[in-house]
Amino acid sequence: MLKPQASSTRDLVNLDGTWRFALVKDDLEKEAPWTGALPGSLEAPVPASYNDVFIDPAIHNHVGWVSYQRRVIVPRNWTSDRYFVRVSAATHEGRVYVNDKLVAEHIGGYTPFDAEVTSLVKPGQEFRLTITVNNELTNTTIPPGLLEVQADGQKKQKYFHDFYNYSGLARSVWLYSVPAASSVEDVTVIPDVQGSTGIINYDVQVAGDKSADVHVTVLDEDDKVVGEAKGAKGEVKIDNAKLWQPGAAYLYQFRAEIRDSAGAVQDSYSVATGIRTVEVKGTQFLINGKPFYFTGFGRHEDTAVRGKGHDSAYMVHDFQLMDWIGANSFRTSHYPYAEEVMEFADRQGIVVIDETPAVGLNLGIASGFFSTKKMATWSPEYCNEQTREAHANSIRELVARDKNHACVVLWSISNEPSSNEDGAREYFAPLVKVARDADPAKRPICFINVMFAKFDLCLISDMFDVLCLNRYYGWYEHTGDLVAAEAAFEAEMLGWAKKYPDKPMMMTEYGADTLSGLRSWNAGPWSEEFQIAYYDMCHRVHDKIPAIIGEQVWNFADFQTSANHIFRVDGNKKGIFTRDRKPKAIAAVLKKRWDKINVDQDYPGSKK
Ligand code: BDP
Repeated sequence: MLKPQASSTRDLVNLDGTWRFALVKDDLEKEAPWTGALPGSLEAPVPASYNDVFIDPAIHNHVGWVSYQRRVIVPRNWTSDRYFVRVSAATHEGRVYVNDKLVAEHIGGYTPFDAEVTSLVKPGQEFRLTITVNNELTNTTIPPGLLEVQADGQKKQKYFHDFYNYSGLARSVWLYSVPAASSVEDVTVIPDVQGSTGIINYDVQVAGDKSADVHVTVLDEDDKVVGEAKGAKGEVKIDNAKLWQPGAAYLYQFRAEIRDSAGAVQDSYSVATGIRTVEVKGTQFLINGKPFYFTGFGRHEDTAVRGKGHDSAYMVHDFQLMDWIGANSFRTSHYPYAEEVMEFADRQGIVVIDETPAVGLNLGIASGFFSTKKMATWSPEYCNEQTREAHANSIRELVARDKNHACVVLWSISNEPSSNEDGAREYFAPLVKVARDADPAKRPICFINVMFAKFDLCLISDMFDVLCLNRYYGWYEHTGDLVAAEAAFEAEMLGWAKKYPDKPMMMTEYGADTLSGLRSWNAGPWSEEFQIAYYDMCHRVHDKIPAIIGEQVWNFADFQTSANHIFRVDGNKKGIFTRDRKPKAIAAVLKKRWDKINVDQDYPGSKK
């Protein structure tokens, strides 16, 4: 799915700002908030999660629908165009109404969708745009949750993932046009390298008149044409191509044009394209044929007040911090991040593990930590066939959105599912196929393994290309006892290496809650000293296991969690930075290690 863009043939109107806002207190259909002006005087910022913007607990804790509304004018010169409202994210379900009419609905809170407006409003006319957003999580949504209706009729939301269920329009809303006669509907670019030649295999899908000619041009960073081709499918060769490298991005513009018989451009759309290869070979992860060691983070889109709202100041600042500390990569834990973040990672040369929102598919963790009644994860009551269909859809939508990003080197189809529980294999086998079929570039795939599903218990690891492990030895296991933790951690890693001698292993989470400023002579848990000792211990083990191809610590920054998580004080504190991005003492320690790793692995972006 192409991100809307302005070009010589397309216009783009940004609809961000403050929108009228109201809770839907009862039934959406009964209240029909879209049939008139919204009640009350609240206004909510877009993009932002609404939960922490207002101080009313009824809004913070609301379970169900809310409505956003504003007036929009279709530009008067859009007379030979089709036009759409693009909602970049409505968490978790969104409906778009143009005046009184429902024009689009979408389930899945972190991927975009479109509503076509063309036949409903004429160029130059104004319309009332209402977007209703629902934040309920059930056993058939991804992520899943359980919804309870209490005796007083109030809904109560339970969910089993460890981050706050921020809701609303957290990413931009756009109105955009494409030429009506014929337009570029989708573009797929698959980069390859042969010697010093860069190859872009491409496929351009056309909407409207399909007999129109497709012409593609590749421009370098100086806007010089370095390759051309004709036809909707084909390849472009670039002599002496500059590669996209970790820490040293280089992006070509792949421009797809539709031309009429006289050669006039009818539509034009450009995709930033990095030329690089990705391959898993034995226990190595190769980027451009060279072994790559991941350093970096599991992260969250999370800041005070705006929740999961995309914010370019935080985005740039976070990338600055990652650069400073020597992080060459991150995982979009635990959902697809804003498209702007993916584009920025492309430009900054940051390597990304791109994850679906399939988190919380684990009632083993839930019953342990949240005292939920015991229930089987893979069962008609929780993750069933409908859940799997929603999960499959979340994989397809993620790949459709992000397939062209050079930064994406690995797809993660789920975080910490109950992969040691009966039924896991039956649930995941079809999803592995969905993921492999979805990506035309055939990137490797992984899922993120939970600490209970050790090498002798996990039922699904053999189906994936990289063994991604979240381990908390010294924190959740052998709490505070780093000597016992080290022995147990090393023994487990050796077990994985023995069982899967041909697969790379990657630490996708390891961490310890640390209260910034809490100092201790005896390095007790929660202190800054403990966090340092904990990471030192983990790194000693990483350095002993050759099959480990990377380490992403949990978490980049402290982040908000559900109020049900009584063991969290104002959120999860495993950040290397605080929620407002101040470094904890560990930051300098990690920087030292990662700068050295990056210099040693000697790719062009490493600091020398
Ligand atoms: C892991 C989860 C992550 C949590 C983390 C923790 O993948 O979402 O926040 O543990 O407990 O189980 O801090």
